[in-house]
Amino acid sequence: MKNNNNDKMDKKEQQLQQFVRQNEGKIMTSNEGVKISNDEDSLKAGDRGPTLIEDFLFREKMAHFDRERIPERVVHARGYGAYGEFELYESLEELTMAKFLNDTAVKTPLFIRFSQVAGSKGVNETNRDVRGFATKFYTEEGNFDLVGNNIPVFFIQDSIKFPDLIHAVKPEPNNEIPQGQTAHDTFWDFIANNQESAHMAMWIMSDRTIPRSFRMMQGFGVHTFRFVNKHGKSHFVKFHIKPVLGLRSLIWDEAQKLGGADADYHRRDLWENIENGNYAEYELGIQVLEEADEFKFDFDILDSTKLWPEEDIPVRMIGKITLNRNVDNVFAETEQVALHPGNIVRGIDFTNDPLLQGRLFSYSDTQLYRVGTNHQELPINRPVCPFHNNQRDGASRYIIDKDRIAYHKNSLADNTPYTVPGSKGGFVTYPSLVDGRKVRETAESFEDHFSQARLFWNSMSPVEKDHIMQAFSFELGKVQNISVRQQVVNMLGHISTELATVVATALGVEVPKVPESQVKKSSPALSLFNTKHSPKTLKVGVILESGFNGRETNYLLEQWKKVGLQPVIVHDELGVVKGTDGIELKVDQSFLTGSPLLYDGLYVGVSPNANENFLWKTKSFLIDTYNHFKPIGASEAAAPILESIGILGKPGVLVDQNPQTFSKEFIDAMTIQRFWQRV
Ligand code: HDD
Repeated sequence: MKNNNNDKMDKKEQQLQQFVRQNEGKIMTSNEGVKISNDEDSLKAGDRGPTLIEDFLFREKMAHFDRERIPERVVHARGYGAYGEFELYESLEELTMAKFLNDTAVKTPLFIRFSQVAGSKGVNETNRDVRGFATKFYTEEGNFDLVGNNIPVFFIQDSIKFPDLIHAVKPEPNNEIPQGQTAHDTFWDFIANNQESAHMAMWIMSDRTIPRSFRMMQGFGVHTFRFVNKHGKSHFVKFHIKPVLGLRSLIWDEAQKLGGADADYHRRDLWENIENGNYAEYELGIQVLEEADEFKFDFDILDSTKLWPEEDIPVRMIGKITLNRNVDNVFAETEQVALHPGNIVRGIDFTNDPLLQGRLFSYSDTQLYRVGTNHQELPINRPVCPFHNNQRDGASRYIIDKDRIAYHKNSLADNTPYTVPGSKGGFVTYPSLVDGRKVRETAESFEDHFSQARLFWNSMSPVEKDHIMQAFSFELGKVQNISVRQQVVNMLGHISTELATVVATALGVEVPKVPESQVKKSSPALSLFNTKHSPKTLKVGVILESGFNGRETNYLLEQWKKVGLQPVIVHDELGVVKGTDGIELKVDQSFLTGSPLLYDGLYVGVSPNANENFLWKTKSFLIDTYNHFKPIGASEAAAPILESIGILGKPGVLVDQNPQTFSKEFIDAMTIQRFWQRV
C-alpha cells in the first residue's frame, strides 16, 4: 500500500519519491520539453507521402522504443519484488557491530526480489525451479544484500563451474527446448557428472521447487558468512528466513496446469495480497558457530553443498521482515535492482567458501553489463546514507559532482572526502589467517557428496518421499539418452537403494548395485510437514447457483473471512448471483475465467436440480480439487452431487449439516490443506 504522507514514509520511500513522476493530467511533450500537437501522424510529404527524416518527434519516440529493453539477467531472469522493512527483536551487539543489528529502535527499509533461476523473463511461474530470495537492506551504514535462494544448499562447490551448470540447465542450444525446466538431457548429464550436486538434486526434486506462494517459502543465505563484533571477534553465521504463514507447496499436477491457468500465479499472489493489506511476513534467523568449532563437523562449513542441521545448531530468530509496498514501476525498480552478495556492511564479512568468493566477482560484473557503469546511482539501488568518493563519469552519469578535486590524497580539498578508521565506522576486513600454496584443487573435506543427501531423504515424510520418487521418474523419463538416465540412477543408489530402485523401475533401467549411504540421522526441520500452518489468505472457490441458501452462505463467508480465508464467488456468468433471503453476491469468477487450480479449497452451494451444464462444470471443479487433495465443503443440498462422483465421506470432504460446526471444520480442513489419505 502506498503512503501519501511524507512523515510516515521510511527513508527509502522518501528518497524514491524525488524520482517518481505522475503523467496523468499533464501536457504531452518531447523529452526535450517541446509540447506535442499530434502524436498519431508522422510528418509526411503529402498525406500519402513518405515520412520525413526531419520528424524529430517521430525519431525520438521510435529510437527510445527501440532501446526499451536491457539484457535479461543471465539467470533468475523472471522475478518480482516488493518493498518492506526489517525490525530487530534484540540487539546482536555481542555478535556484530552492524548497526541495523544492534539498535532495536531502527526499522531498516528493504526490497526483496523473488525469482526463478532457469527460465527466461517470460517463463511461467509455477515451473519446477529453485526460487531466488534476494534482499537489499538499506541500512544507515550502506546497503547489505542477502542474495539467497529458497533452498539452503547449492549445486556446485566452486563458482568456476557456474557457467557450466547454467549452460546445462538452460534450454538446449540447438533447439532452445525446454524453457525453464530441468527435465532434459543436458541438465541431468551435468548432475551425473558433477556428483557434488547430489544433495541439491534431492532438494530440487522435492516440493520445495513448486512453492504455493512467495509468502509461504523459506529463504537461505546458503553460504557461511561472518559476524564481527566491536572487539574484533568473529563468529560464523548462516542466514535463514522463515515465512510466518508456514511453508506450503503445490503438487506437481497442479503446478503444471497452473502454468496455463495463470502464468503469473506468484506475482499476482504477492501483488494482490500486498495491495489488500495482507502483508507478507517472515522472520530472519541466524545459526551461529564459534570460530573454534570450525572443524567440529563431519562436513566442511565452507562447502555450499552442505547445510547445518538445525537440531545441532539451532536457528535464533532475530527479527521480522514485512513486505508492505508494491513498486510503482516494475522496470525502474524490480528490473533495475542490482543485487550483489559483495554488498556487505561493517560487522558482516565473507568466508573463504569458494562459491561465495566467485560470486563476489560475478554479480558486480553482470550489473555493470546489464544495468551500466552507474547502476548504483539509480533510485532503487542508491543507499539511504550519504555516499561520497572520487569515482567519476561513465555512461549516463546522473549525479553532478561539483568539486574540482577528484583524487585522493589531496591537499586542495583538505584531503576530503576523507577515510575513517574502523574505530570510527570505517569498513575493515576481518583479518582471518590465510596461508597455503596456490593450487587448483578441491579440499578433501569437500568430497563427501552423499551423507547430507541421505540426511535429507531420511527427513522426508512418506508423502514427500513419494513426490521425490515421482519427480525423478518424470524428469529422467524426459531424458532421451539412456546412459544419462542410468548414470543418474547409479548416483541415486549411493543415496538410497529404495529411491534408486523405484526410479530405475519407472525408467526401465538397471537397479544399481552400489553401496548406499549409511547415514541414519534425520533432521525434522527439513520436512515441509513440520511447519506451523495458517489458513490466512488461502482462497476458497465458492460455487453458487441462483437460489442458494443466502443466510447460511453469508454466515459461512463471514466466518471464513474472519480467519483470513479469501472466498472467491464462482457462478456460470459474471455479474451477481441471487440467493434466498434477498441476498445477492457479486460474482468474482465464472466457470470460464476461474479454475479449481486457483483455489486452495472449494465450497459448493449447488443442488442436483441445477441445469446440466452447471452441474457438469461443478463436478469438474470438484474432481480437480479432490484429485489435488484439497478441502471440499458442500451445502446439505449438494451432498448428492458429491455422491454421484464418489467422493462423499472421503477425507477432507465435508457436508454442512450445522453451519456453526461446519464453518469451523472447514477452516481446520483449509489449515491442513492436503488430504493425502485419499490415495
Ligand atoms: Fe546467483 C543472480 C542466488 C550462485 C551468478 N543469484 C542471482 C539471483 C539470486 C541468486 C537470488 C537473482 C538476484 C536478483 O533478483 O536480481 N546464486 C544465488 C545463490 C547462489 C548463487 C543462492 C549459491 C549459493 N550465482 C551463483 C554463482 C554465480 C552466480 C556461483 C557465479 C559465479 N547470479 C549470478 C549472476 C546473477 C545471479 C550471473 C544473474 C543476474 C544477477 O546476478 O544480477 O551474477
